[in-house]
Amino acid sequence: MARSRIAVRGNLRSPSVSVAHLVLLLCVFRVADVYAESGYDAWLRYPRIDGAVRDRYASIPRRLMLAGDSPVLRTARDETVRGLSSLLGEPAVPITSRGSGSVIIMGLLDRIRMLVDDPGVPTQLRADGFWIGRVVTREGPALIVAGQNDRGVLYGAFALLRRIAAHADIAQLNEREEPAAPVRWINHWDNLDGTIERGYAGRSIFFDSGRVVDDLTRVRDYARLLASVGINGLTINNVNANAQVISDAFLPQLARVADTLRPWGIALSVSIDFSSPMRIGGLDTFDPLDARVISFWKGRVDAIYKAVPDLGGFVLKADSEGRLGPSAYGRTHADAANVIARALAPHNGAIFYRGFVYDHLMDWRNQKNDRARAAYDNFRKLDGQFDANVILQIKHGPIDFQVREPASPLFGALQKTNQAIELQITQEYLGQQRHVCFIVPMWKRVLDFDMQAKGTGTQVKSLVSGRVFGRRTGGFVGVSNVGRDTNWLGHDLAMSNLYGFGRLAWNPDLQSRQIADEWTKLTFSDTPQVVDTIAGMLLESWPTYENYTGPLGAGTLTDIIGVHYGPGIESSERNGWGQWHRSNGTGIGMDRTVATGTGFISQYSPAVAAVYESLTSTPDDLLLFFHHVPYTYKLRSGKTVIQHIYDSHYEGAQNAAGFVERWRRLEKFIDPERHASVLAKLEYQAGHAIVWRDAVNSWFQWISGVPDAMGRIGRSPGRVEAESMTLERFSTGAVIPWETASGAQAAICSAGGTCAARHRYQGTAGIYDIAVQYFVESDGAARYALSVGSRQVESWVADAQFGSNTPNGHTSTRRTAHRVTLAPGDEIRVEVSTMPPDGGAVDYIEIVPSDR
Ligand code: GCV
Repeated sequence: MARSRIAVRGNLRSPSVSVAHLVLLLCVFRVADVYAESGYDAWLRYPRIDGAVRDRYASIPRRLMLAGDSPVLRTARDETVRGLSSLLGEPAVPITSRGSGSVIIMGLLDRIRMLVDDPGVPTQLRADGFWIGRVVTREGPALIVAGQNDRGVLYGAFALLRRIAAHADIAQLNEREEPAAPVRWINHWDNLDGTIERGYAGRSIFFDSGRVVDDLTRVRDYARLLASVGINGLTINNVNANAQVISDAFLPQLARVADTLRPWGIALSVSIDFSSPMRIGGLDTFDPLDARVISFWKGRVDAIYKAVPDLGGFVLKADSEGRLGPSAYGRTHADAANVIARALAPHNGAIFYRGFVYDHLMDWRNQKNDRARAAYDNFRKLDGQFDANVILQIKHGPIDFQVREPASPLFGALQKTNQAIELQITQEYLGQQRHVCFIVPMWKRVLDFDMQAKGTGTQVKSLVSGRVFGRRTGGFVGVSNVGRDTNWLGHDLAMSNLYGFGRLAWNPDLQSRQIADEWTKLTFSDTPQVVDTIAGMLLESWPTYENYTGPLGAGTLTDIIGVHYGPGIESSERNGWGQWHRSNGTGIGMDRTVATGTGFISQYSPAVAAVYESLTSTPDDLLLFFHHVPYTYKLRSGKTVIQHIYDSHYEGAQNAAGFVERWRRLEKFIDPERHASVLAKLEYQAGHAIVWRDAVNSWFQWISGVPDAMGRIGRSPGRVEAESMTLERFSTGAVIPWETASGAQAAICSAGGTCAARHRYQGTAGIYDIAVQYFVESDGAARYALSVGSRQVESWVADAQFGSNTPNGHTSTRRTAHRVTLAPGDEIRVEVSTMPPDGGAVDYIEIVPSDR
């Protein structure tokens, strides 16, 4: 059901409301109205609570008083006014003096303790922590939101609103929360020209044409979303950094962004280019031990802090994927990190040094080479050499955000170095926000994994927070890459990942189900059918995606050297990128054992290494990450590896199709805009899951020579290859890689104009769904039409952007016409009208009895 619009009621004119706050409230209502259900407000919609549920909140004071003053405290107050007014449908009012009656008092814990003498109020809290509770004072009852610092108060305010918006019982409010770790940062891979590396939701909200955008409204609203889940740092530019970002000309622009983030308790940070001393400093070197370079960094950092006194620090990618680094001068990563750390230290800034360092030109013929070893091999030996304000930022797995990886061994190997785990919210290898993939359960698997770094009880989440080895700082970094799409990430359901990242960074002990439920209630509604369906789908979405892409730890099996989206099984092999799965005629998987393989497993603690070294104790879902096995190797399920690959792909694609039907059933509970938008994405996903299924299965049946026990591969009922249809102006061409087209070929309308493919239906009369599998090229638009006899049953324009302009696994797309009446002898005709260079191409049609 669409969210009800908020009525501005008569009592808003109460004399206790100042003109300024009347304006604020009207703005709040207007903003809520304009963006209603576009996805813009994400989980901060604050829809009005009606009926019996509203009675639960009758005791919430409507008057709000700040104990203290600062930009962040004012944000906390204004957000609470906004949220309560909207949720409860009547204005909450800021007041400056207590008076009698019930009141919400918000402020620093120390201040609150001076005002309120109640044993329930805690005596201390950790940084950024808060306490929310009820007390009774001489003047009347009070609801207290107390923070250890200003940010803590803001987080307490959001926590209070979250509870109310999720319709939680707050009768016995007495909640103390403290974050698991001090670092809860977001990174962006935005380029100064406004493009985003691995961004799938439009252009940058920060940059355009080489500068910071003029209108920072989106940045402010993004900061609000981030603050609501406890994020306290934001790096706005790509780790493949442009040195200009710290040039003098850029500093005033950075200051504008910092000013926008500051009221939300978020520190600005930027990614830097290690060769900056040469690029923008006029030096002929960037050797970290050269005195001129040391002085360059000091001067630059001092200048930046003049413009942005509360800058959080820098992120640095060095000696990785072609970025320059200390190796140019035979220096170590510690030399590189420390020269910048020493410039930052007087300003309390930190440098996040990325552990993602590997050789992308590795010799693939050498069976002992292994990219997974790189992070540990590069950094383990430097433990103890980094300054106290260096934080090593380590990707969660040893490769690169694949659909399933073990925890990086580096987490357990550093005792004296601060560390932060890098998690990827933008779905680079996980369907790029065209597929639903809730990543929280995957992150949980790593965060909860016990590295046994100091006996048991050393889960990754405790290591990165610094607790295990008593380090002062550390935590969580998420690469989010939101863009200018109204709903931030392009897919409404993908926002569960941004939310989930923040919630886990605050409290990694939360369960995936809890996060999925909470997000669904806040984003859609708490109607049980809605929560069960959406949370259920979210929780199944990662295993589903894994099933139809790369199961058993083999890697995502996507096109490694292209856009990392559709299937491209062989792309990982025979090149230096090192994402090898080493499939051959007899077996599959990387042998990373100590006994016969690359020795990667020795990087884990002995207890963990013992589990992975043995074929029998390695969990099946990571089997091919650690071992090379024959296709006929039997899994715990009793199935062979090859049959598991076939079956999981059929199961995954079937489950993706099920998502469409499950979502359809929510139509009456969800606003039409978001229902339609998510439905279209799920329908697309179901079609693309079939592309994945068929590509992976055909390729493995070919390479292994082992047939599917159920005989499904290459025999889809009702499928008619385009190349076997009667073609007008189409030519038949090979698709590369071959496995991404059914029968390895497509009918291609290369000359432009209108091309047609005809098929005379000879089956039984009935009602059918007719799917057209075609390729969308990114260099223009093509118009498609599907007709039966003289009836046009479907027409559409293919103009999506998949980052590729040829027929392949990225661009293969399905469009289905439902409930089409067919009789023997009917002519089915697919017509495509193109404008060169965009050539339409058709893979096949599939005619199956309709189940709608
Ligand atoms: C920003 C992967 C991505 C790159 C990314 C890199 C990194 O290789 O494909 O786009 O670069 O990781 O994390 O530095």
